[in-house]
Amino acid sequence: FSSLSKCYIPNQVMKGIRRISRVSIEGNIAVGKSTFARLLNKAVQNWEVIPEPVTKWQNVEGATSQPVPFPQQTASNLLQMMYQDPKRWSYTFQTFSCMSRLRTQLQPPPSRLLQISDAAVQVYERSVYSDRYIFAQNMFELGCVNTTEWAVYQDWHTFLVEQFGPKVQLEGIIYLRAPPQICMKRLKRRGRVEEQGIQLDYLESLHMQHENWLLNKSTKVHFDHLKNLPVLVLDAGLEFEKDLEMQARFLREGILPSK
Ligand code: DGT
Repeated sequence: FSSLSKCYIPNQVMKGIRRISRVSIEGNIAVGKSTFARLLNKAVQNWEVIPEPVTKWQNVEGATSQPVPFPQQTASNLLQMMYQDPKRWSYTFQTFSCMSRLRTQLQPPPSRLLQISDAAVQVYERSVYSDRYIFAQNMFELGCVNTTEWAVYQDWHTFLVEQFGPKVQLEGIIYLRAPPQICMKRLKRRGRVEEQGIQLDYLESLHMQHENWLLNKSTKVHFDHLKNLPVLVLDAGLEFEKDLEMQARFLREGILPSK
């Protein structure tokens, strides 16, 4: 990760304007992104983690300030709808998840970060890029997003990312890598209701998408800045949630000075 941190330095000062670097944490479902993010938030004060907006997907009307249409209806849980009927809801899910990720990536940095003199870093749990190159692509390959939907998705995704340009570019990716079987165990352990029907082969296909994009570099990416992006791979197959020594090792391997 030291090579990644080096590339922050030239970006810190651009014509006297302070620039915050942006990094995303990527990895399979239930691999431990949120746990790792909490660890980062606690351990390094110049890194600010912005969590993935899962709760918005579980309550669409709440997230969009739209009233629930009929008083007797409950709010739409798009995450649940997508898992229950992926052919019907995957495209809708990807439009909403991508919009919420875009909003997250466009948020201005908190003033706390601007006051820190060291290299400051804003960290996202996933990104508009994994939305496309992991999930949307996977749903297309599984036949849950049809050819027309995939073409429409790619068209607006490319347009939006190009329009926002440097505002949504990343300087690096942290890939939490673990065997799908381990993610499956963690998924069962945490027991999120919507995910109870997930099968191992779904996690295996998502694992392959991560490998192809971040390790083998065999995914055809549309955006030039993604092609040479530094990727830090951490072995998240190890149980790091309660192991303080392991946590310290993770931080030593990758991350900047401790608090
Ligand atoms: P973590 O902290 O590594 O345990 O991560 P999770 O599992 O809490 O969070 P994450 O990002 O894997 O996603 C939450 C749920 O939303 C999970 O069931 C996977 C699903 N999900 C996230 N992003 C997408 C997406 O773009 N498309 C689809 N179809 N599902 C997604």
